[in-house]
Parts: sequence; structure tokens; C-alpha cells
Amino acid sequence: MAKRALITGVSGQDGAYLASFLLDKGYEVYGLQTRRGSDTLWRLRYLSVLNRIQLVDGDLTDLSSLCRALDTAQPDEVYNLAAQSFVATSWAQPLLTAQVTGVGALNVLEAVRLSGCGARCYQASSSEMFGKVRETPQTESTPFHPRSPYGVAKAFAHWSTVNYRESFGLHATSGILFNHESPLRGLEFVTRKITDAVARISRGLQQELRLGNLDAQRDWGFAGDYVEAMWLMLQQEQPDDYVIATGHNTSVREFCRVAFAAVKLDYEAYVKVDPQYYRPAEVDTLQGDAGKAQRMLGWRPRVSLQQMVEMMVEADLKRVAAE
Ligand code: NDP
Ligand code: GDR
Repeated sequence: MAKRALITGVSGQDGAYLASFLLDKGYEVYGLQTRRGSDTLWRLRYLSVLNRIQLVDGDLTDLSSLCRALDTAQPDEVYNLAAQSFVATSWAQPLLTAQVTGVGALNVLEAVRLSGCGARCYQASSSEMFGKVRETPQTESTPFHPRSPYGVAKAFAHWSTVNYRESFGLHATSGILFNHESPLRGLEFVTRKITDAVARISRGLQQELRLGNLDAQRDWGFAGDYVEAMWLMLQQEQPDDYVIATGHNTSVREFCRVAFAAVKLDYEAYVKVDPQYYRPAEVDTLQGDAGKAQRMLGWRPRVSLQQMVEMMVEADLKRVAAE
């Protein structure tokens, strides 16, 4: 019989890639869908998976909706990818971020526990929990020092996952994922903001690109590689925590250089620093050590930063041309 999976956050970047990945593995896929005024399903259309999955209405802040979604999906695996995931917004909406990204994850765990369905659970933890880093590279045992309401909420969700594993024997696993990007990344995140601007500037539709801290460094991987790691984690007999990262870090400035070079432009002529994009507290540098995932899951990233930037610029050039 086909395995069944329930994905929260199915309309997001990772949700769309994971749905596609699981369908290819023969899963029956259910996705939790929030009711928003705007169209949030474009990524599922982009990957041609929208009519191959079942959408169930629900919201992370409504425990009863999660109970009903579990009842409908009867899943073997639950992937909790839903969150208010934009770090900058978490200072403007700290309580909402705590409710959705923090307490929402606890609601998922509680719904699984109450249902008694025995589903294996994946929690989307984040390198933002390391924040003001205590050591480099960061591993599963590096202490947390979150620097934003988002990071604090993710730390709560992370420890709730560990706690439900230890208290109730839930098969609850946490993937501590470093930044991962793709042509399906939201436009508010710096990588996609850059590649979209590169496409517009190269077509003469935009004159400059205003960014905040160009010296911030991130360990950027490709989302398509990272959803495979999520699945591998839930195939293990024992639940655990795993860091998923490339092991390399790159500055925002260098990302700009590579992206503009993809259309033979010099980023210095177009990128302007605008303090409105500075954050109240910054995460200066992140670099992960995915050695445990390599040893235990046999996982390693396949797509290089250069390949990913080219993929994103190419997709944005096509989009801009079609507009
Ligand atoms: P996105 O921002 O692209 O997607 C977030 C998803 O959460 C959307 O489907 C959104 O639905 C949904 N959502 C928001 N609020 C609620 C709510 N109240 N109830 C139910 N669903 C809700 O995130 P990504 O795909 O990039 O990331 C997936 C997860 O991984 C997130 O939890 C993120 O914090 C975490 N993460 C991401 C990393 C990355 O680099 N991408 C790295 C580490 C962790 P809608 O479209 O309807 O708003
Ligand atoms: P991040 O991603 O905060 O790491 O969180 P984002 O792309 O927003 O920022 C990365 C770095 O770039 C700097 N930056 C800018 N960022 C944005 N968005 N816009 C700008 O104009 C800009 N200029 C400079 C930021 O200051 C920061 O240092 C992402 C999200 O996907 C989280 O959900 C996830 O948990 C983490 O990655 C790992």
C-alpha cells in the first residue's frame, strides 16, 4: 500500500519540492492549506503537482483543524514546514511569529500525540537558532543563541520536538537546515531579490538594487537537495536531530557578484546599500557541518552555489520575459 504523507506549509518553497519528491516515491500526499486572499498555490502549479495532491483546510494556530487534517490524511509521515518564515518580519510581528512558528509546531506534535496515529514527525528547525554563533562550523551540539523573534520561536519548536520524543516516545525528528534557495524562493529573501533584480536590470526594467548588510555570510544550498534529507531522516528507525548544510559560506556581496556575472554585469554598478534593510540584530555568519547527516543518512548536497545561482537567474530571466 502507498505510504501517506501530510505536509504543512505545502504552498511554500520546501513544501512544493517535498510534495514533488514524495509523489515520485509513490506517496499519497496531503497538504495543509491556509485560506488566504491571494493565490498561494503557484509553486505547486510550477512543479505540476497541484492536481496530484489533496489539499486539506487548516492552520497551525488551530489545533482542531490539525486534528481533522490528521483524521483525513491518516498519514505515516507528517512534515511540519509551515511557519512565518521571514526573519525580518518577525520583529514587526513577534507575537504572530511565536504563535505560528513556535506554538504552531507544538500544536502539530500535540495533534499527532492525541490522535495516537503513530505517524513519524519532521520539524523544520533552522540554523537561525545558532544566531550569534558560539563555534564554527555549527553542529547538532552547538549551543543556540537566536537573534530574532523568529529564531527564538524556532528554538521553542525545536525543544518541543525533542521533548515530545523524550516524553511520549514520538518518532519526532528535527532537521536543522541552513539556508536553501531555488527558483521557487519567495521574493523577500535576499537571494531571490537579487536574481529577480538581475533579470530586470539586464532587460532594462530596473535601474538599481537596494540591499541591507552585504557582509552577512550564509551557508546557501539548493532546496531540491534539502527535501531529500527531510525524507531520509524519517526513514531512520530512531528519531534524532541532523544539521543539513553545504559546509561553505558566502557573503551577500559575493552572491551579488556571481548573480550579476551570470548576465555579464558588474554588481558594483547597480547595488546600493539602504539602511532600511538592516536588522535590529544581525546573524553575521553561518556555516554548518553536515557530517552526521553524511554518515547516518548518506546525504550530501549535489548542486553547487554557482549552479544554483545560474538556475535562479535563468528562471527569473524567463519569468521577466513572459511578463
Ligand atoms: P515559505 O515561507 O516558502 O513557506 C511557508 C509556508 O508556511 C507557506 O506554505 C505558508 O502558507 C505556510 N504558513 C504560514 N503561516 C501558516 C499558518 N498559520 N498555518 C499553516 N500554514 C502556514 O518557507 P520555506 O518553504 O522556505 O521553509 C519551510 C520551513 O523550513 C519553514 O518552517 C522555515 O521556517 C523553515 N526553514 C527554511 C529554511 C530555508 O532556507 N528555506 C532554512 C531553515 C528552516 P501560505 O502560503 O498560505 O502563507
Ligand atoms: P535569512 O534569509 O534571514 O538567513 O533566513 P534572508 O535571505 O532574508 O537574509 C539573509 C541575509 O541577507 C541579508 N540581507 C538582506 N536580506 C533580505 N531579505 N533583504 C535584503 O535586502 C537584504 N540585504 C542584506 C540579511 O540581513 C541576512 O543576513 C532564511 C529564512 O528562509 C529562514 O526561514 C530560515 O530559517 C533561514 O534562512 C535559515
